[in-house]
Amino acid sequence: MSANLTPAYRAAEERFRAAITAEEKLAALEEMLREVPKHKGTEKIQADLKSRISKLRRQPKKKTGARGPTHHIPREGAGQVVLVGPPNAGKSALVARLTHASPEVAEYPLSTREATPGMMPFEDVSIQLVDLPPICEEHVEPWVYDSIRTADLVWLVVTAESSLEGLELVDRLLGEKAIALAPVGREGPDEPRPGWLYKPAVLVITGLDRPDAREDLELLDQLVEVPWDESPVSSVSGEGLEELGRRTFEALGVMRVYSKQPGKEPDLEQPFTLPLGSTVGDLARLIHQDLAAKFKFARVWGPSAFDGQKVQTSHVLEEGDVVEIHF
Ligand SMILES: Nc1nc2c(ncn2[C@@H]2O[C@H](COP(=O)(O)OP(=O)(O)OP(=O)(O)O)[C@@H](O)[C@H]2O)c(=O)[nH]1
Ligand SMILES: [Mg+2]
Repeated sequence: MSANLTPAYRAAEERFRAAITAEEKLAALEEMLREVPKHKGTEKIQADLKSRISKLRRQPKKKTGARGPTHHIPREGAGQVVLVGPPNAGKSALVARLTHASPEVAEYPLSTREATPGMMPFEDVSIQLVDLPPICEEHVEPWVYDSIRTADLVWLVVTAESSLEGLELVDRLLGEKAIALAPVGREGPDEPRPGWLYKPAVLVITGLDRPDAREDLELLDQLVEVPWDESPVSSVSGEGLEELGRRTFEALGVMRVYSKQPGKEPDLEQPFTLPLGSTVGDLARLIHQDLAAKFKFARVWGPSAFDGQKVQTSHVLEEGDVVEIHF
């Protein structure tokens, strides 16, 4: 039976996906419950929503002090990108410009002490950015390295004027923790050092609005050995930010797939994002565990199939596919 979920429900669901605090999550789940069509086909969804709501309500309110704040930021949206760089590189300014979050942006170094997440819109999806404290000689808290290890992608952020020093500092200090940042697609060196983590990164150069920026960039290209293919940007003028968004989406290695209910137009507003190479079965599980269990067949329109082709769970999807699951 089809669940016939409404656009209002989908919108609340998207708010849930973008929610960061427990309060925001609770509000979105309550709205999803209000908006879900009440019939037999959605009984499981309703029960699932109710149990998630009561679980969130039971959660004790976060106490500050005693055990200190938690630093782990759960992944949301199409992927999690952490901002890594020396002090004053412009990390917080990027998160402030590109998301609704408002981390402190300051002229003095070491202004950021906590991880601050925000959602960056890219076309019809959003990508999670996490502002981090700087990498510096003085002190880096161990959880910063953990955040780098668990992220999907790193934005290595340095200013145009001190890009070389910035790159050297980050390389050295992360190296002490056996972490190496490498251009996307070139993570694995020919001879990887045993026990090291090679993390894909996009090199972001800030301050493109400054008078000497372009000269500084040329110098960087001549001197740096790693083929970074950097993204120059300005958080002041906004230059380069759109291109950075596109490269980041591509670097995440995910694709957008759209769902469609039988007899209806596809929902082209709210794609699901899945790792490249995912199958119809992966999509069904992502939508709902129950849907995967009751799966009969699917029809696919788009690059991976001829129009309306009937497929099974093993069918590999492609970016832009529209999928209609029958159960
Ligand atoms: N002109 C110009 N100034 C920038 C740009 N990005 C950041 N700034 C300025 O650079 C200073 C540092 O910016 P932040 O975003 O606080 O730097 P940060 O990397 O978060 O610094 P820490 O939190 O100490 O690691 C601020 O005064 C910003 O206004 C940019 O693209 N152009
Ligand atoms: Mg900062």
